[in-house]
Amino acid sequence: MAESTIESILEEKRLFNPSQEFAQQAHIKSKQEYQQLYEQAKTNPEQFWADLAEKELDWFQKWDQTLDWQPPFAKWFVGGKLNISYNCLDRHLQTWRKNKAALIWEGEPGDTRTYTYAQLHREVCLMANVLKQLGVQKGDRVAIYLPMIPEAAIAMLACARIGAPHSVVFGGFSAEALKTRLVDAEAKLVITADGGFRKDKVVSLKPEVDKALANNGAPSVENVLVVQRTEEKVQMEPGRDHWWHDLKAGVSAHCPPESMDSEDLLFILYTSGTTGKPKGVVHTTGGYNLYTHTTLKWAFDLKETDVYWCTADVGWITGHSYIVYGPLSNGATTVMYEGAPRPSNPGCLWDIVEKYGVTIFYTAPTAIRALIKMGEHHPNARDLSSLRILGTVGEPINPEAWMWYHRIIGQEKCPIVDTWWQTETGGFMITPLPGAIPTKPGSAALPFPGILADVVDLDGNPVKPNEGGYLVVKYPWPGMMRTVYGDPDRFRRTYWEHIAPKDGQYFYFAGDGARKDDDGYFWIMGRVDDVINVSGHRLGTMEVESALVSHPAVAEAAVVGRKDEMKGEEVFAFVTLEGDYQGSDDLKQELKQHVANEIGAIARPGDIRFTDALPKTRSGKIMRRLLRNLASGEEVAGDTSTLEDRSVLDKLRGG
Ligand code: 6R9
Repeated sequence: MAESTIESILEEKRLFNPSQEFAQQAHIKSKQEYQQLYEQAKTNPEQFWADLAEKELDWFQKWDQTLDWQPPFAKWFVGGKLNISYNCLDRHLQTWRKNKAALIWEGEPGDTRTYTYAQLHREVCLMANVLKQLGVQKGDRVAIYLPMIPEAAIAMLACARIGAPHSVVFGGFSAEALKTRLVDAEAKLVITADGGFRKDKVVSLKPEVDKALANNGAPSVENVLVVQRTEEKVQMEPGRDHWWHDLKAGVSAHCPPESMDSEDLLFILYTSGTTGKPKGVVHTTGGYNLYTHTTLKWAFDLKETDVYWCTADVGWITGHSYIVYGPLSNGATTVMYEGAPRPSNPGCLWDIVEKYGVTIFYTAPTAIRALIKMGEHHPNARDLSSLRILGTVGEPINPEAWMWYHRIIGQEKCPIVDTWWQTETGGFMITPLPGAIPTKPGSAALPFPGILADVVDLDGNPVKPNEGGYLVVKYPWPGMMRTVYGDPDRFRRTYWEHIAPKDGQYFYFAGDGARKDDDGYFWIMGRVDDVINVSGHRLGTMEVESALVSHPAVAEAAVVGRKDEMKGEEVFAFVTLEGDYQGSDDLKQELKQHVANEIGAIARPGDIRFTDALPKTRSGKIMRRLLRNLASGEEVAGDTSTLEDRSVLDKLRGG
């Protein structure tokens, strides 16, 4: 299955119209209706979002000003008061949804739990009270480092309930990566578990927390709350570590939601950038609540009777917006799975679809490619007839994978929503609306109403149809990130200065190249910066390079992405060694493991090449473009005249 180039994707002419039957029942029923909404939102974005905020959310106090835009800093629903946990839980208890399944969870070993809205509310209140008992107050940051168990959602909602911003750290990250995030966020408490089950293995988490906190590694952390999952033996440090099940037994299940300002910090989520340490992306309460709520409702045509399942991990933005907040705010039933397809159970996803009658299924291209490889006899052996919509996110989907998803999983009847968005954008930005917008395999289609997306050149001028350029957004939207935690200047530099503002027009740019076709459909071309997309997860080349040079054998390292059939991209590292070290297969293995220890398994290089020197410009910049060509075995293309020492390139070619 060859990866398609953008050229071949652009030749993709197939068009899939929503069936009449589907369109008739959808929230947004036709292209005309979409266009009307889009125009309406474009003409008066504030009014558009204010109307939705009024209609879709419950507010303790109405806002005075819909948008305060002091570029690049936006505030939405200024003066408004609400609590997202109230919108996700309490308000449903006043309706028949009280006893509706809010969260259906399946553990990898096959154990299951279902929480109704009333039960989930109770658990959240209990955890909120435990957090308070441990001294967490409004404004204190709480880190969440958990496997995919219901307590992950409960913890997020409990933090939101008491106004303590959470920072979820993906359970696959190492102690080192956890420590960096704890320190940057100055987290007061960590919620973790003994471990979790993933691909037939026990993944230990508490020992990683212990390592991160050892030698006063994260001095702000006062307490650790531990959920029992695997029942493996863990060290509990008296006074610091507490079992959730112990403390839960001693608190009240009554916990009124804090009244939060619309612009109060809801969470920080770290994501990789081109330089330095990961950025703490800041999201606030009101705008994020409205944006995730509305985008999910329209793009997945969410209905009361849907059983909605997003296979992401809560450690990523997709899990935040579209496993927890978006679905629960809508009063939907959201499914959560601890495990993943694995050799011992390649059909597990389809078992879950059949068992719970999943109607909406949302996953990533990398997962689809892995499922293709496992064979279509697995889905074919299950009843997937409950499915009505499929979604994809994380990286451009190659048309071959799209078609397989359409034919084998969607039985040619389910619209595919290819959602382009980012940690920074909070929710979907470019996506088909399934009842209204015909889809083209490989294209994320059209911008969501209220999103002024465009493809421009470096001067901010729109490029011609079918020409490549930078994907930008030209007006603020409620779900946008507000700043980089503790570093507003970095926020400005990273996202708003790549394309310089002109005539009062600001351009949000977060690193993707794209083209628009003659119908105005967007075709995302992937990152144009030094971010590698491994299985839909962002890794900064700098992070991996820093991890490599922290090994005593490594003098210098340069990391690039190389196309990979399954993962989209994989990490390829060029390494020069310190004095006495010799490159060997053993050392390669050791360095790969070292990176996995420093960051996490997703960052483990697929390959490492030892070299005497790295190709650099005269000003000392590593020429990654050349390395990318070399890594993928391509001819070195483009200008090499700025190369300091041409012999370096010749040697690299030879070896
Ligand atoms: C939600 C999420 C964001 C980056 C983004 C882009 C890539 C995401 C995509 C897509 C093509 C899609 N990306 N969705 N590329 N088509 N439908 O993935 O957030 O982890 O921050 O990654 O992922 O490159 O810039 P995040």
